[in-house]
Amino acid sequence: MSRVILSLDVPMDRERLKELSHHLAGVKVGWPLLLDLGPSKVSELTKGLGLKVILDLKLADIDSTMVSIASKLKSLGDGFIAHSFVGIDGALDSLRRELKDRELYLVISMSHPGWSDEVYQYLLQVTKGVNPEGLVAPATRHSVVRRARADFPDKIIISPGVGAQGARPGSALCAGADFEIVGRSVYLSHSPLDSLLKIVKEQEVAINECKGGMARET
Ligand code: BMP
Repeated sequence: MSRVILSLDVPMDRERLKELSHHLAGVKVGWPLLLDLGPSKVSELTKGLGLKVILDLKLADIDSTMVSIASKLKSLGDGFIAHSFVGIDGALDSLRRELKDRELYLVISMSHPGWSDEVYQYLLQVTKGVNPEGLVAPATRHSVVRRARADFPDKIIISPGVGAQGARPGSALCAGADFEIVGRSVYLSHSPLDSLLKIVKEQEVAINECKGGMARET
């Protein structure tokens, strides 16, 4: 089973996506693609390929606003990403109810250099209270992925930052992530399929090397 989620931040030909889909676990679709194509074309592109579709709206607002957005776009995704920092009461409690038949992923830490994990303890508390299906934790900081895995042994951890942001394929898996999110290093490549296959191979090598580490069975 593939451990790669393609971050589809640009439009892609459906035939090309179909070709990639055999080596993917899912696609992550966010504002860039939604704004480029609009919801119905996003649906035409991503549905029916056997891929999990994670809608990365990074919801971060009061309850009624997040529920309004999520209800309008619900049919597009199997999973939805929201920020945990908005808290539970009057925010994530209602979103959790709205998305009860979908996977909810909460951001517990981010991959860019300016993020501060000083807020980790607070985000951990919120995330435990919401009890989402999954978490987003950065491939660029393995110690955080390891910490998140230890704090959430049973949650799905998806990890951005592999490739263009510098993390090595497989390194977040070895720290305890279930899937690595890869965008530009595949979709900007002159041969996306070759680049994806290379990443998959590197993941396999890394997982073999770190056996006995945090990498989980899928
Ligand atoms: P790329 O592999 O091109 O760097 O893309 C990473 C994707 O993951 C982008 O869609 C980005 O918005 C997202 N992402 C991230 O890079 N860091 C985070 O902490 C959370 C994200 O969702």
